[in-house]
Amino acid sequence: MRTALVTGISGQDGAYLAQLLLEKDYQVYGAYRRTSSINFWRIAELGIEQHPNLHLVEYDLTDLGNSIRLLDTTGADEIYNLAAQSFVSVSFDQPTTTAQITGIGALNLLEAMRTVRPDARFYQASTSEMFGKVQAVPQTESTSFYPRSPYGVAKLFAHWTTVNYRESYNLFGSSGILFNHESPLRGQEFVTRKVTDSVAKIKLGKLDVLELGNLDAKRDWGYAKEYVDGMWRMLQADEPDTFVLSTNRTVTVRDFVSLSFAAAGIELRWEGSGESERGLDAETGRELVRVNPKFYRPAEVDLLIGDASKAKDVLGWEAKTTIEELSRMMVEADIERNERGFSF
Ligand code: NDP
Ligand code: GDR
Repeated sequence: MRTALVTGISGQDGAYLAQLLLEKDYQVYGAYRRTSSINFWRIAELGIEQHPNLHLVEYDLTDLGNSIRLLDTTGADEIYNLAAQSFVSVSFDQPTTTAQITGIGALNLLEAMRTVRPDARFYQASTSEMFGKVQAVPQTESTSFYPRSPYGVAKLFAHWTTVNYRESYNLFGSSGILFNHESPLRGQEFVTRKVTDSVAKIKLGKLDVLELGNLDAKRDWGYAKEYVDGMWRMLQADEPDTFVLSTNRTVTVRDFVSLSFAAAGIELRWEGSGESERGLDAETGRELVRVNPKFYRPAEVDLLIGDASKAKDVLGWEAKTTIEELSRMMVEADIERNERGFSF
């Protein structure tokens, strides 16, 4: 039986990856950090919280000693580093914490691996945010990086550290440059889930208006459940490497909002521009969406669109779920949850 360690088990990707690995008969160690009220709602939603092969272990990525002991005691063959301070907005307010968790945290795990599990395989959760300010379209493994947030900078440190440990110490360290991926398990602070939960609440009469920031940003949004399969494939490959995972299609935040309202049977009409842009119910003229500049960022990533050809050629991986299917899936899940009073 193979053993995998998944950091960030309480997050979106950690939950889907744990589910996938359990289906493949792994012993899974799911690492979570201690808080006063630990929340395992995602693994509970997937029905794996009590799985006999899932072992939940306390762990903080910023602690090197903790990292060494964790790899030693779990004896992990595959290490998936998904833990991070992952919210771009917060990284502007908490840059030092973000650097420590998202950047140095990955270094701690690689140091631990080099020390006690040099034959294990390591996956680093890298991100399209490293591309930042547009240097090329579409973005591939060889596109230059130009991060636009403390989060992007911290992730770039972790990415290059993974590459450097691969080249310096011959460790099997792969880096997945994943474009945005969403699901009903997405955190509510991210724009897609904020939108789908708000659409559900508006539909059910629990909310009047959805307030958003930059509607013009373009993202390449895929389905998280498919992306964790790509992570697993990277660690089954013959050689460690760097791979982009993306859908190869981009839409604006505004488009995603329209699709989500449409999934709830509401057609939107947009009027105005900039800070005074509004989304109206096309039938009644009621205001349903407005811009609030408090959601703008000090620096924005305007356009992300990936080219995942390498992952298709080498790993046989390809995104399948369209943005239309994804927004519908998320809206339906949020309507159902709001009806039963579930609020994560
Ligand atoms: P989430 O924000 O949902 O999950 C992040 C996880 O990291 C949570 O389990 C969180 O725990 C944990 N964590 C945070 N700080 C620490 C710490 N100090 N020690 C241990 N654990 C910690 O992110 P996603 O699941 O969406 O993303 C997974 C990874 O992939 C992240 O690294 C993210 O940056 C990266 N990524 C995500 C993309 C996406 O579109 N989803 C795209 C590209 C990369 P807690 O629950 O306690 O907060
Ligand atoms: P992102 O995701 O920054 O791409 O990082 P997020 O959903 O937060 O923002 C996407 C775009 O939407 C714009 N936006 C808003 N965003 C939020 N959160 N809230 C709003 O009200 C709002 N209005 C407009 C943002 O400005 C941005 O342009 C995600 C995270 O999962 C990272 O961890 C990951 O690395 C990248 O995706 C790939």
